[in-house]
Amino acid sequence: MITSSFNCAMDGLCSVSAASAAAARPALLSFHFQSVVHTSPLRANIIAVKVPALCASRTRTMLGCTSASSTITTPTWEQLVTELGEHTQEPFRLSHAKTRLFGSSAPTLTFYRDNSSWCPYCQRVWLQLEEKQIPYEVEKINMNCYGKKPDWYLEMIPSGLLPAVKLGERVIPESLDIMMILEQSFPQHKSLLPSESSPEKKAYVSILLKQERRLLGAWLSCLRGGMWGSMNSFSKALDDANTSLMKFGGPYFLGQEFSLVDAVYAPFLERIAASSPYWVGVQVRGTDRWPALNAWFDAMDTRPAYQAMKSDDFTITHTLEPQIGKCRLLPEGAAYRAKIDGKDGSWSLPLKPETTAWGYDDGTGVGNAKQEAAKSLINNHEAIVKFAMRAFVNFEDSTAASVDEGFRIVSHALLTGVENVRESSLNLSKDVALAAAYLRDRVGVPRDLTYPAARQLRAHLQWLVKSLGSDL
Ligand SMILES: N[C@@H](CCC(=O)N[C@@H](CS)C(=O)NCC(=O)O)C(=O)O
Repeated sequence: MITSSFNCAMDGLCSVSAASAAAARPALLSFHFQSVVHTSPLRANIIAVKVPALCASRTRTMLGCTSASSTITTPTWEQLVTELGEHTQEPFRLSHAKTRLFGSSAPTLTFYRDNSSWCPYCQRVWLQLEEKQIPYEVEKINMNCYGKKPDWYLEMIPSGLLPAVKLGERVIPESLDIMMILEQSFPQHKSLLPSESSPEKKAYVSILLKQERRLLGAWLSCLRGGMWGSMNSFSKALDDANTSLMKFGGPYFLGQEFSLVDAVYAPFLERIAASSPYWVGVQVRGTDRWPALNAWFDAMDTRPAYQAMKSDDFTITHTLEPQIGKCRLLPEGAAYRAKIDGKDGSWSLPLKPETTAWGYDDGTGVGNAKQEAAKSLINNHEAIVKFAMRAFVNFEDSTAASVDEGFRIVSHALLTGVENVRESSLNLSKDVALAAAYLRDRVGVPRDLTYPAARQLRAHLQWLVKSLGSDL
């Protein structure tokens, strides 16, 4: 799989410099919160806009670009830190964890994975490590399109591919090899393979693993639209997966217990369920056609390890083309696209209730979703404003100051509610909407935020965009 991503050390936000990103991908002016994604024609309108100077005088203060009343009513970042108050406790985010000890004193291996949490081959190993609770440390590596990988990684893994695992002195590439070796090397941890006493299941593992490759191939050719009949082949591959899931009664591939087979299927089934409606209008999850697949998705959503690393439909669909190449946009997908992209109003406040892997959300956010989003924005505001300024080719300092103010307004609204934001403080230039939309479209799950927090942040940025009179 060809993958691309910006090098990103994200405790909230992107660390890649514009210069290195441009060097890596000169053709792409628009890139992600932490990574390049928007080759999508749907989002082409937010790329590279020349912005006129907003303030006549550079002698105004950093906040002086807006009306006098807004400088009074918009809290400073310091005030927002105070407003965060007791919410300063960082929620645990698996995608940011550097070590996972599970009660042990030291990691037993090093897991090399991509720094954007996009790589499906990394995800399957990640899920296995978490399910088995093998103590590990994480080393995040950039993908090729954002520059050369570190020399030490290329010396260790000449192909440069991810994932890899270092177990003692042994370096293991290839996800499936890694997974099998982990099963053998950690017998004291929960086995994810059937025992000798289940020969039928044992024999079925390799059949299922081959079937997963066929499903992947059918999905890719359906999305890319290469072959005549690719839609039928894809549906047939889904039929096969559905039938396989019934063999041992489900909800997992080998019956009631989660196994290595589920870890192997999870990353691609997750991508399939998000992308197939979006690009080609094939709804995979939530239809009567594939009930055993529905039951599998539901069962997976109850697993904390999977929930912590699962992505969302928007992130998946908007990071797919940089990884697999151009996909075909069929008219049958239009309604799904509108929903996933928030174009049908689904990103507007008040958010509609929804039930997801993270639980039932009445629209106000599950758990501390708003605080999580606000905290990320407040604690990383300098990097975030800098990142969002990439929406412009050229800009004045005053534009950056206005964007800074816009993001303070969003933070404040996340903490206190949009109804508590004074209308006068929304007297910002419409150009701020461009930066807000740019950021809104680049919030990634799980890399940046959990899904409930990302949903809130997108919606509050969307609220700012709308409030500024923009329909971006
Ligand atoms: N067969 C390999 C495939 C691994 C693979 O294709 N990894 C991609 C990421 S999904 C990669 O490292 N590409 C190089 C890059 O973009 O840096 C495995 O199962 O581990």
